[in-house]
Amino acid sequence: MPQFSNASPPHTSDALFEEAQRYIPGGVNSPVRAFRAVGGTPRFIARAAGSKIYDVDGREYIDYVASWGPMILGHAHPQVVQALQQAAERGTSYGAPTAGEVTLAGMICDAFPSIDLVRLVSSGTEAAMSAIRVARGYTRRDLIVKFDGCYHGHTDGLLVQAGSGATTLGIPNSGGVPSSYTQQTLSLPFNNLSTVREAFDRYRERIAAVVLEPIPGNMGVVLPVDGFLQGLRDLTSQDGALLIFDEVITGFRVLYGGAQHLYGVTPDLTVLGKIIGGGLPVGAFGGRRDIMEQIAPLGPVYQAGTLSGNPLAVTAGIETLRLLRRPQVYEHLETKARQLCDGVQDAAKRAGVPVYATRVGSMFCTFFTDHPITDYASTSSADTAQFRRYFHALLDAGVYVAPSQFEAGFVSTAHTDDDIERTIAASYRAFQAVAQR
Ligand code: KE4
Repeated sequence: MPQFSNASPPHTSDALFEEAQRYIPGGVNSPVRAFRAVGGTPRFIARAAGSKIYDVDGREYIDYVASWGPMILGHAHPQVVQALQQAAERGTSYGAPTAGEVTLAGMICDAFPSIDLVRLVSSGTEAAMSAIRVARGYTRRDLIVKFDGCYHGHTDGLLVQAGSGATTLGIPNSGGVPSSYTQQTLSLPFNNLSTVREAFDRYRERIAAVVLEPIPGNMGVVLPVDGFLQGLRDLTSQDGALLIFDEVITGFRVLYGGAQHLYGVTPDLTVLGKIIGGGLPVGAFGGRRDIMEQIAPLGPVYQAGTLSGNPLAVTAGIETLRLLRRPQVYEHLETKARQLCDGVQDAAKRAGVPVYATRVGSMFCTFFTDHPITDYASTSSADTAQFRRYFHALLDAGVYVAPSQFEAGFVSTAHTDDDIERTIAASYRAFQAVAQR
Protein backbone atom coordinates (compact mmCIF):
# COMPACT_ATOMS: atom_id res chain seq x y z
CA MET A 1 0.00 0.00 0.00
CA PRO A 2 1.38 3.44 -0.84
CA GLN A 3 2.46 5.34 2.22
CA PHE A 4 1.31 8.95 2.07
CA SER A 5 4.10 11.20 3.26
CA ASN A 6 3.01 13.61 5.94
CA ALA A 7 4.36 16.44 3.80
CA SER A 8 1.56 18.67 2.57
CA PRO A 9 -0.13 17.06 -0.49
CA PRO A 10 0.70 18.56 -3.90
CA HIS A 11 -1.60 21.50 -4.64
CA THR A 12 -1.03 22.27 -8.32
CA SER A 13 -2.67 20.42 -11.19
CA ASP A 14 0.75 19.48 -12.57
CA ALA A 15 1.92 18.02 -9.26
CA LEU A 16 -1.41 16.31 -8.57
CA PHE A 17 -1.48 14.82 -12.07
CA GLU A 18 1.99 13.39 -11.55
CA GLU A 19 0.99 11.99 -8.15
CA ALA A 20 -2.31 10.68 -9.52
CA GLN A 21 -0.50 8.66 -12.18
CA ARG A 22 1.29 6.78 -9.40
CA TYR A 23 -1.99 5.27 -8.21
CA ILE A 24 -4.63 5.61 -10.96
CA PRO A 25 -4.41 4.42 -14.60
CA GLY A 26 -3.65 7.55 -16.63
CA GLY A 27 -4.16 9.59 -13.47
CA VAL A 28 -7.92 9.73 -13.99
CA ASN A 29 -11.00 7.73 -13.15
CA SER A 30 -12.54 8.20 -16.58
CA PRO A 31 -10.42 8.42 -19.76
CA VAL A 32 -11.81 11.58 -21.34
CA ARG A 33 -10.70 13.58 -18.27
CA ALA A 34 -7.02 12.96 -19.08
CA PHE A 35 -6.94 15.66 -21.82
CA ARG A 36 -5.39 13.09 -24.21
CA ALA A 37 -7.41 14.48 -27.15
CA VAL A 38 -6.21 18.04 -26.54
CA GLY A 39 -2.88 17.60 -24.79
CA GLY A 40 -1.65 19.35 -21.68
CA THR A 41 -2.40 18.76 -18.02
CA PRO A 42 -5.97 18.19 -16.86
CA ARG A 43 -7.11 20.80 -14.39
CA PHE A 44 -7.71 19.34 -10.94
CA ILE A 45 -10.86 20.99 -9.64
CA ALA A 46 -10.98 22.21 -6.05
CA ARG A 47 -14.56 23.47 -5.92
CA ALA A 48 -17.45 24.73 -8.02
CA ALA A 49 -20.40 27.07 -7.55
CA GLY A 50 -23.05 28.17 -10.03
CA SER A 51 -21.60 28.43 -13.53
CA LYS A 52 -18.01 28.43 -12.29
CA ILE A 53 -15.40 25.82 -11.45
CA TYR A 54 -12.12 26.59 -9.69
CA ASP A 55 -8.93 24.59 -10.11
CA VAL A 56 -6.41 23.84 -7.38
CA ASP A 57 -4.21 26.62 -8.71
CA GLY A 58 -6.98 29.09 -7.90
CA ARG A 59 -8.03 29.77 -11.50
CA GLU A 60 -11.72 30.35 -12.25
CA TYR A 61 -13.46 28.96 -15.33
CA ILE A 62 -16.91 29.41 -16.83
CA ASP A 63 -17.95 25.76 -17.04
CA TYR A 64 -19.73 24.23 -20.06
CA VAL A 65 -18.87 20.59 -19.24
CA ALA A 66 -21.31 20.51 -16.29
CA SER A 67 -19.84 17.17 -15.14
CA TRP A 68 -20.78 15.85 -18.64
CA GLY A 69 -24.41 16.87 -18.25
CA PRO A 70 -25.75 16.44 -14.68
CA MET A 71 -25.21 20.02 -13.48
CA ILE A 72 -28.10 21.63 -15.38
CA LEU A 73 -28.76 23.90 -12.37
CA GLY A 74 -25.10 24.85 -12.09
CA HIS A 75 -22.82 23.63 -9.31
CA ALA A 76 -23.62 23.49 -5.58
CA HIS A 77 -27.19 24.76 -5.93
CA PRO A 78 -28.09 25.87 -2.36
CA GLN A 79 -31.38 23.93 -2.30
CA VAL A 80 -29.65 20.72 -3.43
CA VAL A 81 -26.75 21.15 -1.00
CA GLN A 82 -29.06 21.83 1.95
CA ALA A 83 -31.19 18.76 1.17
CA LEU A 84 -28.03 16.63 0.93
CA GLN A 85 -26.68 17.93 4.24
CA GLN A 86 -29.94 17.03 5.96
CA ALA A 87 -30.08 13.62 4.28
CA ALA A 88 -26.49 12.77 5.27
CA GLU A 89 -27.35 13.30 8.93
CA ARG A 90 -29.95 10.53 8.55
CA GLY A 91 -27.34 8.06 7.29
CA THR A 92 -25.89 7.40 3.84
CA SER A 93 -27.10 3.94 2.83
CA TYR A 94 -29.40 1.33 4.29
CA GLY A 95 -29.72 -1.39 1.66
CA ALA A 96 -33.45 -1.21 2.22
CA PRO A 97 -36.28 0.61 0.46
CA THR A 98 -36.81 4.29 1.28
CA ALA A 99 -39.50 6.90 0.65
CA GLY A 100 -37.06 8.93 -1.48
CA GLU A 101 -36.83 6.14 -4.06
CA VAL A 102 -40.61 6.11 -4.36
CA THR A 103 -40.65 9.90 -4.82
CA LEU A 104 -37.93 9.92 -7.49
CA ALA A 105 -39.43 6.94 -9.34
CA GLY A 106 -42.81 8.66 -9.30
CA MET A 107 -41.32 11.90 -10.65
CA ILE A 108 -39.65 9.98 -13.49
CA CYS A 109 -42.88 8.13 -14.38
CA ASP A 110 -44.81 11.43 -14.29
CA ALA A 111 -42.24 13.11 -16.58
CA PHE A 112 -42.08 10.19 -19.07
CA PRO A 113 -45.55 8.80 -19.95
CA SER A 114 -43.80 5.89 -21.73
CA ILE A 115 -42.44 4.71 -18.37
CA ASP A 116 -44.90 2.64 -16.32
CA LEU A 117 -42.22 1.09 -14.10
CA VAL A 118 -38.63 2.26 -13.47
CA ARG A 119 -35.66 0.67 -11.73
CA LEU A 120 -33.02 2.95 -10.18
CA VAL A 121 -29.34 1.98 -10.51
CA SER A 122 -26.01 3.77 -9.98
CA SER A 123 -24.81 4.74 -13.46
CA GLY A 124 -25.88 5.18 -17.05
CA THR A 125 -23.82 2.16 -18.05
CA GLU A 126 -25.65 -0.01 -15.54
CA ALA A 127 -28.98 1.32 -16.74
CA ALA A 128 -28.22 0.71 -20.42
CA MET A 129 -26.78 -2.75 -19.74
CA SER A 130 -29.91 -3.69 -17.78
CA ALA A 131 -32.29 -2.31 -20.40
CA ILE A 132 -30.58 -4.45 -23.05
CA ARG A 133 -30.90 -7.52 -20.82
CA VAL A 134 -34.61 -7.00 -20.14
CA ALA A 135 -35.24 -6.40 -23.86
CA ARG A 136 -33.61 -9.72 -24.67
CA GLY A 137 -35.47 -11.42 -21.83
CA TYR A 138 -38.82 -10.02 -22.92
CA THR A 139 -38.45 -10.74 -26.66
CA ARG A 140 -36.39 -13.94 -26.20
CA ARG A 141 -34.24 -12.63 -29.06
CA ASP A 142 -30.48 -11.94 -29.01
CA LEU A 143 -29.53 -9.34 -31.63
CA ILE A 144 -29.15 -5.68 -30.67
CA VAL A 145 -28.91 -2.80 -33.18
CA LYS A 146 -26.98 0.30 -32.13
CA PHE A 147 -25.57 3.21 -34.11
CA ASP A 148 -22.00 4.23 -34.88
CA GLY A 149 -20.93 7.09 -32.61
CA CYS A 150 -23.67 6.48 -30.06
CA TYR A 151 -22.29 5.60 -26.62
CA HIS A 152 -24.29 3.76 -24.00
CA GLY A 153 -21.62 3.25 -21.35
CA HIS A 154 -18.92 0.61 -21.30
CA THR A 155 -20.96 -2.60 -21.24
CA ASP A 156 -19.09 -5.29 -23.21
CA GLY A 157 -21.71 -6.07 -25.84
CA LEU A 158 -21.99 -2.44 -26.97
CA LEU A 159 -18.26 -1.72 -27.30
CA VAL A 160 -18.21 -2.43 -31.02
CA GLN A 161 -16.37 -0.82 -33.91
CA ALA A 162 -18.29 1.40 -36.25
CA GLY A 163 -20.26 -0.97 -38.37
CA SER A 164 -19.64 -1.64 -42.03
CA GLY A 165 -23.09 -2.33 -43.37
CA ALA A 166 -26.39 -3.76 -42.31
CA THR A 167 -25.28 -7.32 -41.99
CA THR A 168 -21.79 -7.17 -40.45
CA LEU A 169 -22.01 -8.26 -36.85
CA GLY A 170 -20.03 -6.30 -34.30
CA ILE A 171 -16.28 -6.45 -33.78
CA PRO A 172 -15.00 -5.32 -30.37
CA ASN A 173 -13.45 -1.85 -30.21
CA SER A 174 -12.05 -2.41 -26.73
CA GLY A 175 -9.45 -4.74 -25.29
CA GLY A 176 -10.81 -7.42 -23.01
CA VAL A 177 -14.05 -7.94 -24.92
CA PRO A 178 -14.31 -11.42 -26.50
CA SER A 179 -15.53 -11.27 -30.09
CA SER A 180 -18.35 -13.60 -29.07
CA TYR A 181 -19.71 -10.82 -26.84
CA THR A 182 -20.22 -8.47 -29.78
CA GLN A 183 -21.39 -11.05 -32.30
CA GLN A 184 -24.94 -10.24 -31.26
CA THR A 185 -24.54 -6.51 -31.94
CA LEU A 186 -25.06 -4.67 -35.23
CA SER A 187 -23.75 -1.11 -35.43
CA LEU A 188 -25.32 0.96 -38.22
CA PRO A 189 -24.94 4.55 -39.46
CA PHE A 190 -27.13 7.05 -37.57
CA ASN A 191 -29.80 8.87 -39.60
CA ASN A 192 -29.84 6.11 -42.24
CA LEU A 193 -33.19 4.33 -42.15
CA SER A 194 -32.52 2.16 -45.20
CA THR A 195 -29.68 0.26 -43.50
CA VAL A 196 -31.97 -0.37 -40.54
CA ARG A 197 -34.64 -1.66 -42.92
CA GLU A 198 -32.01 -3.94 -44.53
CA ALA A 199 -31.04 -5.25 -41.10
CA PHE A 200 -34.63 -6.11 -40.27
CA ASP A 201 -35.00 -7.82 -43.66
CA ARG A 202 -31.81 -9.82 -43.05
CA TYR A 203 -32.48 -10.65 -39.40
CA ARG A 204 -36.29 -10.80 -39.40
CA GLU A 205 -37.71 -11.55 -35.95
CA ARG A 206 -34.20 -11.98 -34.49
CA ILE A 207 -33.58 -8.40 -33.32
CA ALA A 208 -34.42 -7.87 -29.66
CA ALA A 209 -34.05 -4.10 -29.70
CA VAL A 210 -32.77 -1.01 -31.45
CA VAL A 211 -30.96 1.24 -28.97
CA LEU A 212 -29.90 4.81 -29.65
CA GLU A 213 -29.34 8.23 -28.25
CA PRO A 214 -32.27 10.10 -29.85
CA ILE A 215 -29.97 13.13 -30.03
CA PRO A 216 -26.43 11.70 -29.99
CA GLY A 217 -24.12 13.62 -27.65
CA ASN A 218 -21.09 11.34 -27.81
CA MET A 219 -19.83 12.19 -31.28
CA GLY A 220 -20.39 15.85 -30.68
CA VAL A 221 -24.11 16.73 -30.92
CA VAL A 222 -25.84 15.28 -34.00
CA LEU A 223 -29.48 15.97 -34.82
CA PRO A 224 -31.86 13.22 -35.96
CA VAL A 225 -33.12 13.97 -39.48
CA ASP A 226 -36.87 14.31 -39.95
CA GLY A 227 -38.58 10.95 -39.90
CA PHE A 228 -35.62 8.96 -38.60
CA LEU A 229 -36.89 8.41 -35.05
CA GLN A 230 -40.45 7.68 -36.18
CA GLY A 231 -39.05 5.36 -38.85
CA LEU A 232 -37.25 3.37 -36.16
CA ARG A 233 -40.47 3.26 -34.15
CA ASP A 234 -42.35 1.84 -37.16
CA LEU A 235 -39.67 -0.72 -38.10
CA THR A 236 -39.32 -2.05 -34.56
CA SER A 237 -43.08 -2.26 -34.00
CA GLN A 238 -43.60 -4.11 -37.30
CA ASP A 239 -40.96 -6.71 -36.41
CA GLY A 240 -41.79 -7.15 -32.72
CA ALA A 241 -38.47 -5.63 -31.64
CA LEU A 242 -38.23 -3.05 -28.88
CA LEU A 243 -37.14 0.58 -29.27
CA ILE A 244 -34.81 1.80 -26.52
CA PHE A 245 -34.05 5.51 -26.15
CA ASP A 246 -30.86 6.16 -24.23
CA GLU A 247 -31.77 9.54 -22.68
CA VAL A 248 -28.90 9.60 -20.19
CA ILE A 249 -27.91 12.98 -21.66
CA THR A 250 -31.20 14.20 -23.16
CA GLY A 251 -33.52 13.16 -20.32
CA PHE A 252 -34.58 16.30 -18.41
CA ARG A 253 -31.97 18.17 -20.53
CA VAL A 254 -33.68 19.13 -23.80
CA LEU A 255 -37.10 19.16 -22.08
CA TYR A 256 -38.42 17.89 -18.77
CA GLY A 257 -39.80 14.90 -20.70
CA GLY A 258 -36.63 14.46 -22.74
CA ALA A 259 -36.17 13.94 -26.47
CA GLN A 260 -39.14 11.57 -26.70
CA HIS A 261 -41.37 14.49 -25.69
CA LEU A 262 -39.55 16.92 -27.99
CA TYR A 263 -39.92 14.66 -31.06
CA GLY A 264 -43.19 12.92 -30.11
CA VAL A 265 -41.79 9.39 -30.54
CA THR A 266 -42.54 6.84 -27.81
CA PRO A 267 -39.89 4.18 -27.06
CA ASP A 268 -40.62 0.91 -25.28
CA LEU A 269 -37.75 1.42 -22.82
CA THR A 270 -35.85 4.53 -21.71
CA VAL A 271 -32.41 4.77 -20.14
CA LEU A 272 -31.71 7.72 -17.83
CA GLY A 273 -28.83 9.06 -15.75
CA LYS A 274 -26.83 12.23 -15.09
CA ILE A 275 -29.46 14.94 -14.30
CA ILE A 276 -31.68 12.54 -12.30
CA GLY A 277 -28.86 12.21 -9.77
CA GLY A 278 -28.17 15.96 -9.53
CA GLY A 279 -24.44 15.19 -9.59
CA LEU A 280 -24.59 12.03 -7.48
CA PRO A 281 -24.52 8.49 -8.90
CA VAL A 282 -27.96 7.62 -10.24
CA GLY A 283 -29.02 5.79 -13.40
CA ALA A 284 -32.43 4.41 -14.25
CA PHE A 285 -34.16 2.26 -16.85
CA GLY A 286 -37.89 1.96 -17.31
CA GLY A 287 -40.72 1.50 -19.73
CA ARG A 288 -43.83 -0.52 -20.50
CA ARG A 289 -45.21 -2.45 -17.54
CA ASP A 290 -45.34 -5.79 -19.43
CA ILE A 291 -41.62 -5.46 -20.22
CA MET A 292 -40.45 -4.21 -16.82
CA GLU A 293 -42.38 -6.98 -15.04
CA GLN A 294 -39.75 -9.33 -16.44
CA ILE A 295 -37.27 -7.90 -13.90
CA ALA A 296 -36.48 -9.70 -10.64
CA PRO A 297 -38.09 -10.15 -8.19
CA LEU A 298 -41.21 -10.18 -10.43
CA GLY A 299 -39.74 -12.02 -13.39
CA PRO A 300 -36.77 -14.06 -14.65
CA VAL A 301 -34.44 -11.21 -15.71
CA TYR A 302 -31.97 -10.62 -12.89
CA GLN A 303 -30.72 -7.14 -12.02
CA ALA A 304 -29.45 -5.81 -8.68
CA GLY A 305 -27.26 -3.18 -6.98
CA THR A 306 -25.94 -2.48 -3.48
CA LEU A 307 -26.33 1.28 -3.76
CA SER A 308 -29.27 1.38 -6.15
CA GLY A 309 -31.63 4.14 -5.02
CA ASN A 310 -29.04 5.45 -2.56
CA PRO A 311 -30.69 7.93 -0.14
CA LEU A 312 -28.21 10.76 -0.80
CA ALA A 313 -28.27 10.29 -4.57
CA VAL A 314 -32.06 10.23 -4.82
CA THR A 315 -32.23 13.29 -2.55
CA ALA A 316 -30.05 15.26 -4.98
CA GLY A 317 -32.11 13.94 -7.88
CA ILE A 318 -35.45 14.86 -6.29
CA GLU A 319 -34.34 18.42 -5.50
CA THR A 320 -32.94 18.84 -9.00
CA LEU A 321 -36.13 17.69 -10.72
CA ARG A 322 -38.26 19.82 -8.39
CA LEU A 323 -36.26 22.88 -9.45
CA LEU A 324 -36.53 21.89 -13.11
CA ARG A 325 -40.33 21.67 -12.86
CA ARG A 326 -40.54 25.40 -12.18
CA PRO A 327 -42.23 27.43 -14.96
CA GLN A 328 -40.11 28.82 -17.80
CA VAL A 329 -36.94 26.85 -16.88
CA TYR A 330 -36.56 25.32 -20.34
CA GLU A 331 -37.56 28.53 -22.08
CA HIS A 332 -34.77 30.36 -20.23
CA LEU A 333 -32.26 27.59 -21.03
CA GLU A 334 -33.28 27.80 -24.70
CA THR A 335 -32.87 31.58 -24.79
CA LYS A 336 -29.47 31.52 -23.07
CA ALA A 337 -28.10 28.64 -25.15
CA ARG A 338 -29.28 30.28 -28.38
CA GLN A 339 -27.62 33.54 -27.36
CA LEU A 340 -24.35 31.69 -26.68
CA CYS A 341 -24.32 29.52 -29.80
CA ASP A 342 -25.40 32.31 -32.17
CA GLY A 343 -22.64 34.47 -30.68
CA VAL A 344 -20.00 31.76 -31.03
CA GLN A 345 -21.03 31.05 -34.62
CA ASP A 346 -20.84 34.77 -35.43
CA ALA A 347 -17.40 34.94 -33.78
CA ALA A 348 -16.15 32.08 -35.97
CA LYS A 349 -17.48 33.85 -39.06
CA ARG A 350 -15.80 37.14 -38.10
CA ALA A 351 -12.53 35.27 -37.54
CA GLY A 352 -12.86 33.42 -40.84
CA VAL A 353 -12.92 29.92 -39.30
CA PRO A 354 -15.43 27.48 -40.83
CA VAL A 355 -17.53 25.73 -38.21
CA TYR A 356 -20.64 23.55 -38.27
CA ALA A 357 -22.61 24.26 -35.11
CA THR A 358 -25.31 22.02 -33.69
CA ARG A 359 -27.66 22.63 -30.77
CA VAL A 360 -30.81 21.20 -29.23
CA GLY A 361 -31.97 23.19 -26.24
CA SER A 362 -29.03 23.65 -23.87
CA MET A 363 -26.77 20.95 -25.39
CA PHE A 364 -24.51 22.04 -28.21
CA CYS A 365 -21.36 21.39 -30.24
CA THR A 366 -19.06 23.44 -32.48
CA PHE A 367 -17.49 21.21 -35.14
CA PHE A 368 -14.38 22.55 -36.90
CA THR A 369 -15.54 21.77 -40.41
CA ASP A 370 -17.61 23.35 -43.16
CA HIS A 371 -19.36 20.04 -43.91
CA PRO A 372 -22.70 19.09 -42.37
CA ILE A 373 -22.35 16.55 -39.55
CA THR A 374 -25.14 13.97 -39.73
CA ASP A 375 -23.50 10.78 -38.51
CA TYR A 376 -20.28 9.27 -37.16
CA ALA A 377 -18.56 8.99 -40.55
CA SER A 378 -19.06 12.70 -41.25
CA THR A 379 -17.45 13.67 -37.95
CA SER A 380 -14.12 12.59 -39.49
CA SER A 381 -14.18 15.88 -41.44
CA ALA A 382 -13.68 17.83 -38.21
CA ASP A 383 -10.23 19.37 -37.81
CA THR A 384 -9.17 18.15 -34.37
CA ALA A 385 -5.93 20.10 -34.51
CA GLN A 386 -7.94 23.33 -34.86
CA PHE A 387 -10.22 22.20 -32.04
CA ARG A 388 -7.17 21.57 -29.84
CA ARG A 389 -5.91 25.13 -30.36
CA TYR A 390 -9.39 26.52 -29.76
CA PHE A 391 -9.75 24.47 -26.56
CA HIS A 392 -6.50 25.74 -25.03
CA ALA A 393 -7.13 29.34 -26.06
CA LEU A 394 -10.49 29.16 -24.28
CA LEU A 395 -8.99 27.42 -21.25
CA ASP A 396 -6.32 30.11 -20.94
CA ALA A 397 -9.12 32.69 -21.15
CA GLY A 398 -11.03 31.05 -18.30
CA VAL A 399 -13.61 29.12 -20.32
CA TYR A 400 -13.84 25.36 -19.72
CA VAL A 401 -15.30 23.28 -22.56
CA ALA A 402 -15.10 19.51 -23.06
CA PRO A 403 -11.51 18.39 -23.81
CA SER A 404 -12.64 16.63 -27.00
CA GLN A 405 -14.19 17.72 -30.29
CA PHE A 406 -16.59 14.80 -29.98
CA GLU A 407 -18.46 15.68 -26.82
CA ALA A 408 -21.40 17.94 -25.98
CA GLY A 409 -21.35 21.32 -24.26
CA PHE A 410 -24.05 22.32 -21.79
CA VAL A 411 -25.60 25.61 -20.63
CA SER A 412 -27.07 25.68 -17.11
CA THR A 413 -29.67 27.83 -15.38
CA ALA A 414 -26.73 29.39 -13.50
CA HIS A 415 -24.99 30.86 -16.57
CA THR A 416 -25.41 34.63 -16.60
CA ASP A 417 -25.57 37.09 -19.49
CA ASP A 418 -22.09 38.20 -18.42
CA ASP A 419 -20.84 34.59 -18.66
CA ILE A 420 -22.28 34.33 -22.16
CA GLU A 421 -20.82 37.63 -23.32
CA ARG A 422 -17.38 36.78 -21.87
CA THR A 423 -17.51 33.36 -23.56
CA ILE A 424 -18.38 34.86 -26.95
CA ALA A 425 -15.53 37.36 -26.66
CA ALA A 426 -13.09 34.60 -25.62
CA SER A 427 -14.33 32.44 -28.49
CA TYR A 428 -13.62 35.21 -31.01
CA ARG A 429 -10.04 35.52 -29.74
CA ALA A 430 -9.72 31.70 -29.75
CA PHE A 431 -10.96 31.51 -33.34
CA GLN A 432 -8.45 34.20 -34.28
CA ALA A 433 -5.70 32.07 -32.72
CA VAL A 434 -6.91 29.13 -34.80
CA ALA A 435 -7.01 31.20 -37.97
CA GLN A 436 -3.47 32.49 -37.48
CA ARG A 437 -1.93 28.98 -37.69
P1 KE4 B 1 -22.15 6.52 -17.06
O1 KE4 B 1 -21.94 5.03 -16.86
O2 KE4 B 1 -20.87 7.24 -17.44
O3 KE4 B 1 -22.90 7.18 -15.90
O4 KE4 B 1 -23.16 6.69 -18.31
C1 KE4 B 1 -22.82 6.11 -19.54
C2 KE4 B 1 -23.56 6.82 -20.65
C3 KE4 B 1 -24.69 6.22 -21.19
N1 KE4 B 1 -25.40 6.82 -22.17
C4 KE4 B 1 -25.02 8.03 -22.65
C5 KE4 B 1 -25.83 8.66 -23.75
C6 KE4 B 1 -23.87 8.69 -22.13
O5 KE4 B 1 -23.52 9.88 -22.65
C7 KE4 B 1 -23.14 8.08 -21.11
C8 KE4 B 1 -21.89 8.70 -20.53
N2 KE4 B 1 -21.46 9.94 -21.11
C9 KE4 B 1 -20.07 10.25 -21.02
C10 KE4 B 1 -19.77 11.58 -21.72
N3 KE4 B 1 -20.18 11.64 -23.02
C11 KE4 B 1 -19.61 10.30 -19.61
C12 KE4 B 1 -18.26 10.95 -19.39
C13 KE4 B 1 -17.21 9.93 -19.12
O6 KE4 B 1 -17.24 8.83 -19.71
O7 KE4 B 1 -16.32 10.27 -18.32
